[in-house]
Amino acid sequence: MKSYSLFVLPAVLLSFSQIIAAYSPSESAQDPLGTVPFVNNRHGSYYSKQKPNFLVFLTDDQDRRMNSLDHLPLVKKYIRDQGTEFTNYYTTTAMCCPSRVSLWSGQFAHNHNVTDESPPHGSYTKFVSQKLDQNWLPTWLQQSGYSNNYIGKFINGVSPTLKQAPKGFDRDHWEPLVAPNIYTFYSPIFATNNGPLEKHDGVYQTDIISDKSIQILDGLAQNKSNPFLFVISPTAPHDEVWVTPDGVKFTPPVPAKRHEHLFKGAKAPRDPSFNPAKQDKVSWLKDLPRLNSTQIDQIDATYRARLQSLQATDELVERVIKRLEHNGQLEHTYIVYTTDNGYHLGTHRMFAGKQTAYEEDTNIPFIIRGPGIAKNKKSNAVATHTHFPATVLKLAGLPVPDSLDAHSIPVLEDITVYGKDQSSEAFAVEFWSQAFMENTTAKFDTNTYKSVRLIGKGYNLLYTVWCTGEHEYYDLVKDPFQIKNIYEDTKASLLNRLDALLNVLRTCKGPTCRDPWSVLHPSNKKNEIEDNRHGGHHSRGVKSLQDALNKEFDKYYASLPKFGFKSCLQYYDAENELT
Ligand SMILES: *[C@@H]1O[C@H](CO)[C@@H](O)[C@H](O)[C@H]1NC(C)=O
Ligand SMILES: *[C@@H]1O[C@H](CO)[C@@H](O)[C@H](O)[C@H]1NC(C)=O
Ligand SMILES: *[C@@H]1O[C@H](CO)[C@@H](O)[C@H](O)[C@H]1NC(C)=O
Ligand SMILES: CC(=O)N[C@H]1CO[C@H](CO)[C@@H](O)[C@@H]1O
Repeated sequence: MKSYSLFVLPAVLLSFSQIIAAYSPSESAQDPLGTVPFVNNRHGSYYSKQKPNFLVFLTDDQDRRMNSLDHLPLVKKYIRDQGTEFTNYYTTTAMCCPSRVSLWSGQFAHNHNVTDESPPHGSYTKFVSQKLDQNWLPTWLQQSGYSNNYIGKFINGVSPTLKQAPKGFDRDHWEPLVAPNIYTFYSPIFATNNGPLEKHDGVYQTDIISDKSIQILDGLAQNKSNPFLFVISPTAPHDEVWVTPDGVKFTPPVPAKRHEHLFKGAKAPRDPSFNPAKQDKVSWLKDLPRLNSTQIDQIDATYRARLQSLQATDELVERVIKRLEHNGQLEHTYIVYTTDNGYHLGTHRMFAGKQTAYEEDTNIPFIIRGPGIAKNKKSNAVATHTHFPATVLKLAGLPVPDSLDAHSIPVLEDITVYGKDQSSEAFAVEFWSQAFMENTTAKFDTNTYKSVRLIGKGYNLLYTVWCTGEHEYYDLVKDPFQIKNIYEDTKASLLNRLDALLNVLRTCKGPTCRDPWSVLHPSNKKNEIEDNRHGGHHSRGVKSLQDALNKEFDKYYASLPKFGFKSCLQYYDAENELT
């Protein structure tokens, strides 16, 4: 542990690059504590003077559970091998638009209330009409001197007629893909800072995003003392989407010509959840017939198209990171690779898409590399997109607003920099919209649900209450593919706790989202004394399901209301979730 001696050096004595230069990579690879020494200043930033940059690759609908990351050798070489991958990272609303709003605002969907892809309950229009761009990560960074830059797909439904860039991106470079060609791979339309439209017929979307990204990076390199946020968001592997006279059509993503020949014979994973013989599900899912051979062939073709379409993204990642290095900015930059939500193909008899609370749709890639982050490591700390803004602010040494619904992710390998960041134990997965199968015309109206996803020592569970009044409970320790709904066989004492937790998470805001058990067990000195005398429920120190399962709270939890919906609304109305 010879690197320990460096920990006590005052920040002013060594610049970060000098410290880095003192270490060869082979040494650090063997010494997990010594991978990157840090400069511990009062604000918790790694830099005494210079703030770090943030470069975010944000793909669209990229699964984790269908193994797409295993087919991206350059993402592996430049990000996975150089950083930490969070295997328990989730979106809490498995749909692009709500998910992207949570990522940049640090709020769960019931607080930002952008709950759908299109108006009136979702889209960029709803985001703007609710003024969500007044107070979100981009404005916080801008106020601290960051230059914020964006290229690619933004929040769904950016119209070509918009007059203004969102606040936070308005002063720098905002270059969204605009409707109707956000999801057409060979005819993208961009609008820089809402200026004139720029249409590129016959040019592959990811490739032109790559060219433009290099120009933006070179511009940023002109002033290296100006820290930046740069988000690069190509549409792959999202389906191609066409507006036709018969409605919106989804077809598989189109790869770049040079990648069309790849992945011959590749098939969607045949996990136990793939087209199961027994469909132990509730609501609209239980009546789905098994997929037939025609459908399975189409699923496999879509799977190949997705992997092919991601190859240009893989190349873009290499090109951008090499340029960052060439420009001398790599060592001051945190690089994140993530997506908005997951994707299923053939699981639980569903053709293709997202929108459920199952792992395929919610568990997504999140990999981060940069100063102080362990290399080639996997972390099982539980986190969600809502945790992202606090994480960025903390890494930048900036104050974290108390209004955020989630704390920062423990990304730094040495906790002595900031003290111990917690992994989350529980969060709600929320959904208030139709389900539809991409690439088919099937639509389902009873897909409004709320789930508790809870991962802790000794347990890993998914509890869902549907708008129809039905329930699901999966024990993912025994049943990682969520095949067997054991709600009917589960003890009321456990379900009572989960309903109580869901009732807190349903309306939580800021601190109550970050520590939901504190609502059920207010820690209050006076009550604590009462507690000891009368065995009441006001006990300090209930921080987890395990603590709450203490038998002494059985009566208390049995007395609390159960979570439920009044009806299957396709938007969020708090009154509809009272029982
Ligand atoms: C959320 O937005 C919908 C309209 O999309 C509105 O009817 C509802 O009242 C809003 N809910 C809350 C809690 O603000
Ligand atoms: C570089 O960026 C800093 C921080 O934003 C700013 O104060 C300075 O004026 C910039 N310099 C130039 C030459 O643009
Ligand atoms: C499979 O199901 C689809 C959709 O119902 C149908 O169009 C197709 O003909 C079926 N194929 C076979 C081989 O049964
Ligand atoms: C209706 C539709 O979009 N069908 C497409 C679904 O995906 C398969 C596999 O790529 C295509 O061949 C179909 O045309």
